[in-house]
Amino acid sequence: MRMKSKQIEISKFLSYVLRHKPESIGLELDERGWASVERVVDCAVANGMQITRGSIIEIVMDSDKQRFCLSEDRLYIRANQGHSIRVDLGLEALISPEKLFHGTATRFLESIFKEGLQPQRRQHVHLSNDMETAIAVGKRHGVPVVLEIASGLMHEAEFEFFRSANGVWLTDRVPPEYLKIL
Ligand code: HQG
Repeated sequence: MRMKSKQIEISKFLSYVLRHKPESIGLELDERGWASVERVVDCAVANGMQITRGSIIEIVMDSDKQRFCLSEDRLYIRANQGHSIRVDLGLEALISPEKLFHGTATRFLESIFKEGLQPQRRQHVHLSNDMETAIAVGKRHGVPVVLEIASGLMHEAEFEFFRSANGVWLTDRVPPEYLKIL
């Protein structure tokens, strides 16, 4: 379901505090990235954000990309991926598909082919199964370009791959020799 503008605002806020800066509202995450929903609401309200437990649950359910998940008892929430703070998502290393994709902007290509794909400010490099997602991700940064990753070869070379609960492939880095511009 498409999110309304108030929901988008809350979703961006949740991404910020659950992936990057919980301390900005006095929130604590545990080592697996979980925060109590009640604490999120209290900290948000104390920081002037209009938010309720119901609105958080609605966003978790409606989010097109399933960015967040709730614990079974619905008392805790965490982001499924995209963290810049160190959290252990408890993901298992998986056999990657032969090919994965990464969308970026043309202005980054020179540096990417020098240093490989680096996680930059996040914990992992984010990859997708399909080109459409990669194009959409690339557009966020400028003129999009899609890189094909020889993830099968990387797997053989013992690079580890993980898949977040919402289907994003994650790895630590991708050296340039595994990259091809499409
Ligand atoms: C680039 C969204 C120069 C990299 C999306 C990217 C994704 C380099 C940018 C998720 C580089 C980092 C993550 C190098 C990598 N030199 N530039 N050596 N290595 N880069 O936003 O993958 O909507 O941290 O290509 O859907 O764009 O937030 O990563 O352009 O899954 O849920 O540095 O964010 O999800 O940018 O996006 P980001 P990303 P959400």
